[in-house]
Amino acid sequence: MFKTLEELQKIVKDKKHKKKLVLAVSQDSQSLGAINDAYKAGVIEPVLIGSKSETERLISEAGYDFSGVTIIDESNIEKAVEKAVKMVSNHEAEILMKGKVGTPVLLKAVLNRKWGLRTGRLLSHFALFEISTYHKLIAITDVAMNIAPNLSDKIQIVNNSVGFLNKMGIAKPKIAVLGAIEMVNENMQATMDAALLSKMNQRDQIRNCVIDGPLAFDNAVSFESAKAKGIKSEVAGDTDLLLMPDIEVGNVLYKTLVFFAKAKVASIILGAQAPIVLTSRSDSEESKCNSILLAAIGG
Ligand code: COD
Repeated sequence: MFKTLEELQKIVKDKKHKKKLVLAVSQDSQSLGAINDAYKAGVIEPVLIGSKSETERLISEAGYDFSGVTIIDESNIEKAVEKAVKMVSNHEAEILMKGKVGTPVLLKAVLNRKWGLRTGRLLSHFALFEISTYHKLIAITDVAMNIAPNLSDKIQIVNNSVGFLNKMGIAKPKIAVLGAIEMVNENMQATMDAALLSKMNQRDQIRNCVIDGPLAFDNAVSFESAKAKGIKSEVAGDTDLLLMPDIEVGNVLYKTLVFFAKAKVASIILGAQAPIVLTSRSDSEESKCNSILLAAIGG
């Protein structure tokens, strides 16, 4: 059971293999800062693709020691992204990271039918939180990619996350499917999907995890709250993964945890040929570095 994101470093180091990470559009000071931290920690071997002069200027201004790091000069943004994605699809790199480029440009390249990173699976966002008031790390999905997932999408989102949690060493993650209430209400689709996911899990249609839902947020994360409501559940109060009903609920929860609860977070995109570090400008350097570590576990 992991309590802090710092422990991720240990899992990565135990693998004893430095992952090759390619940064698409490398003239980005925050991404370079996060890469510097992960590089110094000895967990990645970076390749930088972007404007070489601009990238070198940022590296030298920050005083990073990137001797031995390959920088491929490509100042056209679309071409830099294409080269980075192709490095991953050609198995020359194991992690893709977004630099100074908009998310849609990167995702479009990732989904390119000829040379992208499609696997036939749904791509989904996976965020892992360290929250001081919870007894272990807790994952949340999907807060940033799939807007209004239907039942079939939710099954794939769960499977992506379970595969990853298994790689972290959590053999049978406990998954709470959230709703506004813990009862099935036919007018609330989230509760109907939650009940179906739970039953599919009981019948072994979704494996390697324990799913319960619908659960309201309080009983998903608090054993006392579940007990007070008379809910008997293996998941309630000990959740490893919260499955969100849609992007709005997920994104608001993510930002509430970061801004009000001062939670630490790491996040990646799962379901492509390799993990993708797709943090946003507002994410801290620490969060970006933690996201690289997370990707190194999955890559
Ligand atoms: N997984 C795999 N393939 C996908 C996915 C996915 N999640 N989404 C789209 N595709 C494929 C489709 O199969 C299709 O072949 C192609 O991509 C285009 O599909 P569209 O037209 O449905 O997709 P888009 O381009 O309209 O939308 C994809 C986005 C990821 C851009 C869209 O879902 C989106 O805007 N998501 C929210 C992103 C966001 O604003 N996040 C907030 C961050 S804080």
